[in-house]
Amino acid sequence: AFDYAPAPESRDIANLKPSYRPFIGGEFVTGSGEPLKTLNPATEEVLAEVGTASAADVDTAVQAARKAYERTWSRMPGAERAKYVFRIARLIQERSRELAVLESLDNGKPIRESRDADVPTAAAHFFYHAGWADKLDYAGLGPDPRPLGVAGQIIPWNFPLLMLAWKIAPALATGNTVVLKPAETTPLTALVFAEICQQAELPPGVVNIVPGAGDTGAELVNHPDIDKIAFTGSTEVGKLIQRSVAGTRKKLTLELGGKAANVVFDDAPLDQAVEGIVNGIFYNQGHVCCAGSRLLAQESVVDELLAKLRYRVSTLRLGDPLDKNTDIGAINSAEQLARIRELTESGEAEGADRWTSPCPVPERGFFFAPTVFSGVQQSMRIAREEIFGPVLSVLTFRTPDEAVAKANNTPYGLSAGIWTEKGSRILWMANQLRAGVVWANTFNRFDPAAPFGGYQESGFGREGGRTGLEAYLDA
Ligand code: TXE
Repeated sequence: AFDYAPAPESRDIANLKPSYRPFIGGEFVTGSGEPLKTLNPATEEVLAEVGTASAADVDTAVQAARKAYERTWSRMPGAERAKYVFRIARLIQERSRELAVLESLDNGKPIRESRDADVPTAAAHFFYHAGWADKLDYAGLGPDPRPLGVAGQIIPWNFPLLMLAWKIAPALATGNTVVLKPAETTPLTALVFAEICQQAELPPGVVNIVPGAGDTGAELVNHPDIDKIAFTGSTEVGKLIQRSVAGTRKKLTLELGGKAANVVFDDAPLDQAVEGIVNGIFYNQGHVCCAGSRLLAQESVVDELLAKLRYRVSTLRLGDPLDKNTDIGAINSAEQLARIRELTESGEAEGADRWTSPCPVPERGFFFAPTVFSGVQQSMRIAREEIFGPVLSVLTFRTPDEAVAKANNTPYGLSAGIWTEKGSRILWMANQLRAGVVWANTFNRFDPAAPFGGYQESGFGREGGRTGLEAYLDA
């Protein structure tokens, strides 16, 4: 049983925390930026007020990271660094309940997901990378792999703790120091992570956390003493960042949006495919960059598949993120809800058939019922643009060639799924699809050892595995 009972007035527990402010040089500091309020998206109440980092604070954080890099972290033997990274992993496990509840309160995701996926996977990333710290010399990463220096990292709100882990774990393992900016709507678990760094007695300045909005992110990107920028977020901001770092010494990796095709052939086990489709688009309210947001169904099975899919989707329970029976929690912000509404309205206006799950929707909070559009044409906005919500667009195809052409008809290229019994077709499709990750008869499977990243406007660079280390090494 999940027995960490959140206070009825979550506002009270949250505001008691002295640590909801920038973490710089190993200390929580007041921060001279304008404080921001983070909401509980399921109730629209203020969850906490958080101190933010101004340009001057970002500068102090970068200086602290530089000092820590030069004096301790880059000089430390890999085996020593590994001990700290292991300690962080263990502390995430020890504080997993607190982290899971806080993540669900701040983000709106179901507690089952934060408890069973976000938090344990974040810990797994630190365990995995701790194992690399003393083996870099033997990993074939060049004759003398060296860290880059100070990494500026900017993360989104859909997996706040997990994206932090994806960014910080490889950076620390390879000997870099970090200044990380969490998203403005979900800064809280990053600040508990800062407490964990203190508990782990990580040398001051190795990890710095600078809460704030996009302007704080831009300060970090433009700071002259940063060696690398790692960004996960919208394609729009990714392009801005790419322009800003052009012509500087900064290395850059970008993990941006997606519009993944989930391709179901007529020989696929349909019930299994339905589970994968549901997981692909409704997991985390569809706030997933690799979400399977375009279902490509072979024409001969589309009616049967849609009937099974609607039935299954109508069983999903929407509501309180802290209820462990909830399947679909809250949309993270009013802005995101408005974006989802606008795009779904465009789908209706452009002539797609809209089906909405009959599930009850709470009156308060940012909620959006699971929605499936069928009869979708490739030209429609709902087939082209990332919705980043619980909305599936269903298109059809007749032949494998047509499936490939439609799947690749996107400016993105992060992930794709294939459902078929034919092994040869899986191999052929995997070669044809322009996507960084291709899942076969499954979806949303992750492993710290598997590199993740995109093609085209989904960005460049990989995170995870041995390849992910290259992004933090001058190898
Ligand atoms: O993203 P932003 P938003 C997509 C998704 C979503 C849309 C908008 O389609 O609907 O983007 O989301 C920081 N310089 N994804 O507006 O603005 C910002 O503070 C430096 C997909 O929330 O890109 C936050 O920390 N940083 C995506 C981070 O960038 C800046 C996940 C992401 O916010 C900045 C999120 C600037 N000029 C949204 N402006 C994915 N790949 O998973 C903002 N930021």
